[in-house]
Amino acid sequence: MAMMICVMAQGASRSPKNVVLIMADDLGFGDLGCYNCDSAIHTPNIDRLAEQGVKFTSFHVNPVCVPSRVSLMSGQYTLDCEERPHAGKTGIYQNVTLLPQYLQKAGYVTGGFGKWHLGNGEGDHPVDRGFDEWFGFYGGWIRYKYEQSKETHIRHIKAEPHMQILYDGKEKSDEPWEHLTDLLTDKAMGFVAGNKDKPFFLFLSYNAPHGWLYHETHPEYSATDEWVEKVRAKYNLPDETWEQRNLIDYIAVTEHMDARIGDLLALLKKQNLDQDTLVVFMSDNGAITPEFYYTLAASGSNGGLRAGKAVPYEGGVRVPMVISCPSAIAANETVSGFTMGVDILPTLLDFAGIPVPENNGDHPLRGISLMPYLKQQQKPLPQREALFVNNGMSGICVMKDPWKLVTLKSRVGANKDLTTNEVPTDGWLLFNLDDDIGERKDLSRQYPEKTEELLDFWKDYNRGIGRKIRGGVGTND
Ligand SMILES: [Ca+2]
Repeated sequence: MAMMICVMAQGASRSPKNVVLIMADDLGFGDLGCYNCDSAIHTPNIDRLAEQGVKFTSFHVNPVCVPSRVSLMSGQYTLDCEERPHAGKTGIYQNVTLLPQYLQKAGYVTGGFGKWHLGNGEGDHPVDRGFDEWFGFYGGWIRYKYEQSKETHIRHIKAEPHMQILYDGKEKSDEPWEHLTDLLTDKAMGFVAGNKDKPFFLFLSYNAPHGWLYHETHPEYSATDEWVEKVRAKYNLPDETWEQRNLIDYIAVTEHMDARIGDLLALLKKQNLDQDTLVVFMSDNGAITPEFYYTLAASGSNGGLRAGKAVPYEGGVRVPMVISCPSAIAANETVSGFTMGVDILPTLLDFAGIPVPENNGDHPLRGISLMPYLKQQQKPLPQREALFVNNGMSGICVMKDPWKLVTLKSRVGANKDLTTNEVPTDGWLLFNLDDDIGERKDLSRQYPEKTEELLDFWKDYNRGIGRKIRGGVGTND
């Protein structure tokens, strides 16, 4: 009896198993301190999260926002559950259950803040897709600051009318803000404070750093003056060309985001939720890098990996990801085995004690729970085939660690003058990432059987999804 009371008392004192998923937008593999950042950026709060938990060094996603977020929210390849992975207008098939829907159904209070980019039609809104509370935007990006130039306003309203509007639930919000990173973090912290006694799921989806910064011409798309001044004072970086000024801006928006993540983590600690809350931090795709996007103000780093955002080379698809939960998983560990964005959904459900479904929509669940691999005595991860695509299917890679097959229909975002960044416009290239993580040596002729094996996976996949993929390369018809 005494033991029972003891157990019950212990059970009653345990905090709920909360889940916090923080996503950065276009943050590269080389942009964080804990990933041996090769620029001046310091990210002490995300680094501490990695020290308290597990850091993944071979975590892969689709190379651009929409398909990456489709896989995150569904546990499926983007082509399993979306007609054409582009623009975020069509949404995910309604017979596919999304991450917040699973958690909501299991009794979680669910809150999403920031970038959605998964459709804004009837039934596609975050509130229709499992979020009790939503504050954010539908499009790929929104200005960081409330005030904006007339020119920018007109340009973006023409391009995508919903791009520059924030929504509170389904209603347009007229609330002014100083900087989006602050606004979203404050909303997220309000959600945590208001739900500290219930199990909650928080999705904090920053627009930072997103890389397309224009401190000089469009200050509404840049860091705050305060953070720019901090960075200038701290690092004494050269500040003459627009590229140099843009790097300062990039560092400022990234460090600003890190500082606000620190505030959120401090709130969890203050509320005694830090030990039992699973926190995931990840990026949705690789960074926009200056050597590849020479016409854009691009200052991200993919840590020496080839190419960047929108391209299925490692610079586009290998991104930072850390998971922390002091009471449930190991501290200060690194998982170097192959993992991917579709694994997040089953991992979070598994942590929350929700049965991981075998299927979602019309297909078997593509992801696996990573929970068994987050202990100190790590099991080796299974070898799996994997598929990553960009918008409009103009770039595809098929992976079976350490092998990788790449094809590109066009020079997506490539600098045509840079021969070092030449990309194929037909055929498939084969790389062995164990020996050649920079993807420089095509082995497709040397290992035709391996090329065939990965191509067969792609062809079988095409047949298996039972419909013609439009606009793609390498399709089997
Ligand atoms: Ca992105």
